[in-house]
Amino acid sequence: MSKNLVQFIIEEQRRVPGASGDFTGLLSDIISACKHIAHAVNKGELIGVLGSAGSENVQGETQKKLDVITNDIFIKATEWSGHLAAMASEEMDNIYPIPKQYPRGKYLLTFDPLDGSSNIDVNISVGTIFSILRCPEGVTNPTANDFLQPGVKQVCSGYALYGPSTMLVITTGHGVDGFTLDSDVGEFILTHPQMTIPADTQEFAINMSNRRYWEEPVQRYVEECTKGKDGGREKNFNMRWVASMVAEVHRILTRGGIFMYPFDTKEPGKAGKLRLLYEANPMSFIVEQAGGACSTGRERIMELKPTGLHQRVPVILGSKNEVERVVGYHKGT
Ligand code: AHM
Ligand code: MG
Repeated sequence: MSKNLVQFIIEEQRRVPGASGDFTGLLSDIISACKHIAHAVNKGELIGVLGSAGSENVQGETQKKLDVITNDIFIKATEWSGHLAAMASEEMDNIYPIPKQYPRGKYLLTFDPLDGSSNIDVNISVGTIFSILRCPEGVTNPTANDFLQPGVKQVCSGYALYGPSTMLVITTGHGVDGFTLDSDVGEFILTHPQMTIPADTQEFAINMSNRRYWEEPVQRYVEECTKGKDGGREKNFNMRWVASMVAEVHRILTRGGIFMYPFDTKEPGKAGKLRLLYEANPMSFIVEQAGGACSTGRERIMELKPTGLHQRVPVILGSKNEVERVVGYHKGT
C-alpha cells in the first residue's frame, strides 16, 4: 500500500526526540480542512457556493462566498483539538485566539484559505496556503505581535492545490513532499517525494499589465526575457500567468520557472500585492527547501522581520539562477 500523509508525518515525528504528537495532530486537522475545502470547491455551483459574499476583507478586497466558507472550515477543523493558541488569516482583520471552551496549544497558524479566489467563478485552479509557527514560550494569550516572526522560524508550511487533482505539498524543513488526494479512499497519497526546482528555467510568470509600475531592475529583466536570443539572453523564454499563486508555485516545483509579484507603484503605500505571513513566507519555505530562491529583490523573504499581520511584500521566487539574476539587477538601486 502506498504511504499516506498521516503515516508520513508520524514517521517525521519519530525523527524528533521527545515529540509530543501535537504537531502530527495539528497537521491531521489541516489535512481534514483541505479535504473539506476540496469538496466545496469541486461541487461549486451544485451547492451554490460561487459568487460574491457581498463583504470586504481587511485589505479592502471583495470576498467571495468561498473565501468566507473556507475560512470557516479552516477554523472549525483546527480550533478544537488543543494544538493551537491562536490563528490568523487573510480573511480576518485580527487574530483569532482559540476560544475559552477549548484547550490552548503551543502553535500559531496563519493561512490563506482560498488563494487565487478571483479564479473560482471561472473554474480555474485555486489553493490554500498555511504556515505553522511556535507560540512564544510562556505566552498563553497571544497577540498579533506574537505572529510577527521571520519566515526562518516556521515549523512547517504547505499548500493545497485544487486543480485537476487535489494535491497537498508540505515542508517541515527536510525537503518538500507532494501528496495527491485519492478521493475514493479519502486519503492524500505520497506521489511526489522530495520535489526539487531546477536551477535554470525558460519560463517566467508576471502580471504584464502592471509593467508601467515596476522598478527598473524588473523592467530590465522582463525586457530581456521577452527579447530572448535577440536581446542578449542565451535562450528564448515562455510566459505564464494563472493569477493563482499556488498554481504558479506548483508549476515551478514541477518544471522550474520564476514567479514575480514585484514592488510596484500602482497603489502608493502598498509594497507589493502578496502578504508576508500567509503567502510569501510559507511559499518561500517550500521553494527554498526544494532548492529554489526567494527574494523581495533586495532581501531574502524569510529573513524579513514582519511589522504587521497583513503586511505586503514584493515576491520574486523560483529557479535559483534566474532569481539571483533579478536580485543582481537590484544591487545598488
Ligand atoms: P488573493 O489571496 O486575494 O487570491 O490574491 C493573491 C493572488 C495570487 O494567488 C496571485 O498570484 C495574485 O493574487 C494575482 O494577482 P493579479 O490579479 O493582480 O494578477
Ligand atoms: Mg491569497
